[in-house]
Amino acid sequence: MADASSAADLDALRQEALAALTGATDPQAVEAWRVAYLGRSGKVTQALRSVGAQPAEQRREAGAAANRVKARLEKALAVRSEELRSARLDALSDDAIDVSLPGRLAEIGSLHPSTRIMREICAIFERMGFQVVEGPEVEWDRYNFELLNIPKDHPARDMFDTFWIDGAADEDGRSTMLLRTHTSPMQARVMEERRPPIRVVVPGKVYRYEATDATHESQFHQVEGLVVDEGVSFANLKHTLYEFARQLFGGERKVRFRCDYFPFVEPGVDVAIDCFKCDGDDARCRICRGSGWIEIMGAGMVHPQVLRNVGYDPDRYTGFAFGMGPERIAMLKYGIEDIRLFLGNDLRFLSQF
Ligand code: FA5
Repeated sequence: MADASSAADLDALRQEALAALTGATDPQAVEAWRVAYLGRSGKVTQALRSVGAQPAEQRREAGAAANRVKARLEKALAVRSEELRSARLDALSDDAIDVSLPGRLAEIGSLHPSTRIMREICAIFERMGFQVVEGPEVEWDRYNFELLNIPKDHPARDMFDTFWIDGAADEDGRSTMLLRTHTSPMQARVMEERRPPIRVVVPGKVYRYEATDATHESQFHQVEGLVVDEGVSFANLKHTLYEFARQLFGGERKVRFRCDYFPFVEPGVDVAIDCFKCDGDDARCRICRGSGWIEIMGAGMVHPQVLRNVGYDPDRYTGFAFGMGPERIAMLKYGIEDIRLFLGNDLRFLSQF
């Protein structure tokens, strides 16, 4: 197209250029098209230049026509470039990896506060020579109650509001399967499975059918302890639990033992530490409620009947057992005011640990 300045030639040039642009399917082809038609030596540029060679009376009209073609092609170029750009973006969002995006930092989790305190508790006992064992959460009445000296209809069953499980029943039609209400059934299981000397701690979940409040959950953890051997005495119990309380709460803590009742120990005690918050000086202390003491667990000498129930001779073997609630201990240690936070799944709480 040597002289592209006539109206017909300009129209042919426009059509040729538009058809060629449709065939340009990548950025390089579009750029080549731009150079070929709109570049310094491009066909449209040449057509514009050739206007000057036209007779004076046609120049004005020919110039305007060539400029219209140029504007039309520039617009077509912009549209085509945008089409290709968005097609590339669509392809990217489907399956390609945009290597130019900044990387996402992996969020680093932390141990749940219940796990953390249980590990801390177990580690203290492990250093004293205890072994960590675990047991079933779905338990038989026999282990949760009967072998622990709590026969059917014994009033002590009321101490443990129980989730019963349908599926197994005794001759009176009463369920014999339950969610364990404490970790103490593992006392009987361990004694049945092993012979003394026994020195174990048992961390695990327990369940109670009770209303929840700031200090009561229906699902929580316990850590049980059991020592059985010849010649184990109440002095051994006291020493072990003194040592535990001081390692967990600090060397300056005082420990108090007071009589308490659990059917599977005799004598039974509740174990308390002196209040590390107020030393008993603040009548409104939210930790000890002014008493100066904080209960941390139940304990006692294994009842002779429990030893007999698992085939041990109570004249030869004696032992002690204890059971504590790690959530309650974590509440004391970390100043947590509501036990329901532990299972509330609120990251604002959990990420503090
Ligand atoms: C018992 O469960 C006994 N098995 C403990 C024991 C073991 C005594 C061995 C003697 C020998 P108790 O019901 O008090 O006892 O529970 C023990 C601990 O579990 C409590 O001190 C408390 O820390 C925790 N606990 C009890 N009920 C709840 C609850 N609803 N929510 C959270 N923690 C609880």
